[in-house]
Amino acid sequence: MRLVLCLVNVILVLLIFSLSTRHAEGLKDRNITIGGIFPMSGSWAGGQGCLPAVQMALEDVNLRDDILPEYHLNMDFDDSQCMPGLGTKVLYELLYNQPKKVIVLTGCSIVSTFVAQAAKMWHLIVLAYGSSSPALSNRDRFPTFFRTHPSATLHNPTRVKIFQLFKWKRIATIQETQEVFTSTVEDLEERVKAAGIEVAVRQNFLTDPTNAVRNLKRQDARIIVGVFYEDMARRVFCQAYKEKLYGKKYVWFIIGWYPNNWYKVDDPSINCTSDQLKEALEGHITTEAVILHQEKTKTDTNMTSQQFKARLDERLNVSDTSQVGGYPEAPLAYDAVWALAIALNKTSERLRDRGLNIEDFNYSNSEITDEIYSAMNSTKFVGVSGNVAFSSQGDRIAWTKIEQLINGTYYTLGYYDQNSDNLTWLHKERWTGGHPPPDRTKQMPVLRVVSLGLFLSMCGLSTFGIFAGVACLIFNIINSKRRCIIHSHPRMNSIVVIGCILCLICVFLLGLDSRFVSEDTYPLICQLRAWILSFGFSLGYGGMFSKIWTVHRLTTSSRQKNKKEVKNCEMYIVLTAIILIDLIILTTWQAIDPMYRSLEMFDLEPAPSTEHDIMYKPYLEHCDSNNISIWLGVVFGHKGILLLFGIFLSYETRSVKLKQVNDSRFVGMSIYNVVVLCVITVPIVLIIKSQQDASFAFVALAIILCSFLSLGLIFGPKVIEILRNPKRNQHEIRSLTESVVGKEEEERHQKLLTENGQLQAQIAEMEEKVRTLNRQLKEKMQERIRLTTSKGITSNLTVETNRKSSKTKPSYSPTQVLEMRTPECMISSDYYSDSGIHTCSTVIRSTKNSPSENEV
Ligand code: ABU
Repeated sequence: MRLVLCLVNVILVLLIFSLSTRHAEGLKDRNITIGGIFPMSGSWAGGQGCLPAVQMALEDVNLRDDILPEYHLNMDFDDSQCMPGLGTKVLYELLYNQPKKVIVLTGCSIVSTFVAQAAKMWHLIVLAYGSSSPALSNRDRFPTFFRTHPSATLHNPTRVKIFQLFKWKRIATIQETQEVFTSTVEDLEERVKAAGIEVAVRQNFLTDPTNAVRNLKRQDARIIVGVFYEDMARRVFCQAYKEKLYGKKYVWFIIGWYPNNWYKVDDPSINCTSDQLKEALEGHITTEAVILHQEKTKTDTNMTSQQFKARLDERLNVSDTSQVGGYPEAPLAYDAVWALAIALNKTSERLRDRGLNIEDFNYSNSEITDEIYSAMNSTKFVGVSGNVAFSSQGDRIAWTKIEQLINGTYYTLGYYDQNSDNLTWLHKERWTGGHPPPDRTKQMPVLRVVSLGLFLSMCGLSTFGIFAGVACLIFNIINSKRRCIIHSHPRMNSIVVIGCILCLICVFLLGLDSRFVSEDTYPLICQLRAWILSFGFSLGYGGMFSKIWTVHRLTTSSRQKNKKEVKNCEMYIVLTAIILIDLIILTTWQAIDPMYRSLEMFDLEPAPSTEHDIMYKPYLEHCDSNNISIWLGVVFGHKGILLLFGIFLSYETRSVKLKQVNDSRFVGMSIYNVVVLCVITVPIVLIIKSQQDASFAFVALAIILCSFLSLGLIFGPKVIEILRNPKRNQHEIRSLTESVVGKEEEERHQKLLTENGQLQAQIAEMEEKVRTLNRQLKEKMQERIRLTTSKGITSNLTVETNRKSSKTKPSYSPTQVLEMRTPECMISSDYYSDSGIHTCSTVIRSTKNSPSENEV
């Protein structure tokens, strides 16, 4: 009996249900048509999974008598192939073919962007189930656009959270050049910047990622965020495999909404096998919005998300749903239909109050569109994809899921809720190298220092020079009573020695770096270098300069001021002036712009062992100040003028031999050396200052050479002289100076001998002429005497022909032996011999131009 009653009850319930369903269907006698654009192939073939979900939702909504009770919801749709051109064509066909479409469903961002931008012209609401582009969140550009698909920007806070979790501070991005990805990367850049993370490398590509991937490798990208569609992802990872941009040193972050086996798809556009792609993809991390209701309870759609999946799987009827494009987004598509149905239901009620119907909708009137828009804005329900609601930008807010590919399978690593900033981390991550890779090649700073051998050898030479200087000082004091020392201005020489010693001490300071002194002490070393080298130079070179200046003054004053003495104190005034200028420059420098330690960084160098992914980052210490070039200009300008003037004075006084400054010629030579070495060293060191060994060697050798040569030239001859003549004071000055002037004297002597020979030859020639003339005169005289005698005229002419041989000394004083007067000239010849040297003097006197006289 009970059984019969139960059976009757069941039959009654079934009867009532069937009657109510039939009643509802029976009332849905008016039609509302929506448009559908589905990408069944292309970059994102989301239509494959989303179209069945939409159809399922339409059926479910049409079965409900509480949603659009009078209306049957229909859909006209077509395939866009995820191509904007084709998508726009599909939109126009939907618009220009009856019946009117009150809402258009769309997927694939690049299609939705065009559709949503055009739809506003037809006052048409666009609802996207599969468009993630952040650009679509622009209400000015897309005023009638809504989406159940979360914006791709949803992934960015999750990514930033993971970067922070693993302390990555430097990332790289690579994107396909599409607005959807460009706007995603722009948003990511803003977020990572706010989190103090640097986007070190940015790469994009249109269709061929070869160069972009190569650049990532070249620029040492380690943590790489890649945003691209699935087809481009295969190209990118094929190239990454070729460039070996994967493995323990790299972590890739890519979009998580590709089908699970996306890399196994046979793709003729790449020449990599799926195994190679799998190898390159191992360990990569994906982020995707959680788009399936997580609770096991029923949603407002009257089923749980699991029931939805089961129904969808049944409808799809495929063995591997992971191969179905848009399968993960199917809940979004299902909920999109429910959202629009609920909104239209609300709209229909509101319109009824105003005596209008949804059927009154037309593309040129925004009245009904506004109602639908406002209804969509306020739509809220729990769908199979979770809570469905639209923000003011029309976006969905959702959790994100983080997955990692481990041995070819995606494992969930955690979830992130952006609203509460809550990261649930399951600690399931695996790293190829056993630990998270660093975000860049580890850089080990390596200080470039002067090689120890070079430093020690220069220090050794300097020490020897310092001892030699001290020995010179002692020598100067011990022999201070010797004339060769007294007449060389021993005090000034001692000052020169002290200058040399200071410069040699500076060699030690020049080689000091952070190896020997702390970083805080380094600026002090810089100051010390400047002061000691500058004063050393001023004392050493200044001392020699003062001496040579004095010599020049003495020689010029002897010519012009009748040997007026230049006092010794002038020498010291010059030196004091040089040192004072130094003092002023260095004090001002230190007071206004003190020196500090600056670092010059060099390019990375591979470490000898590449095991630990380390590169050396060499750096070099320099003494610097804010206006170092100005200060160096002033210092070098001052010293340069001294050098130039010094070399001029040395040249001017090169052959001067003064008793008061007996070593002036050696000082001059020393000045030449200093000038030459400084002129060579300073510019070279300024050029090669980045090469610590070369520049140190140049400066140290220049200092050592200058010091050694100066000490040697000033003290060498004195030491030799005193060693040669330990007791003979009276000859010191002479021999000291003779050793210098001997060569010149010799040359002058040789010149005089040559001139003497020439003169003797001329004299012999003249003698011969005189003899000839005498003979001729004698003959003429005799002839005239004969003629006069014969004519009886008394001769008034006395001829004295009593001459002796030219090689014998006359017994009488020089006599005019012959005198011939003519109207034009008078020739007189005096002839005598003195001490065996024959001298002929012929005087030619012009009667007209007398008294000019030329002596040959
Ligand atoms: N989840 C699929 C998104 C596709 C797109 O934004 O184009």
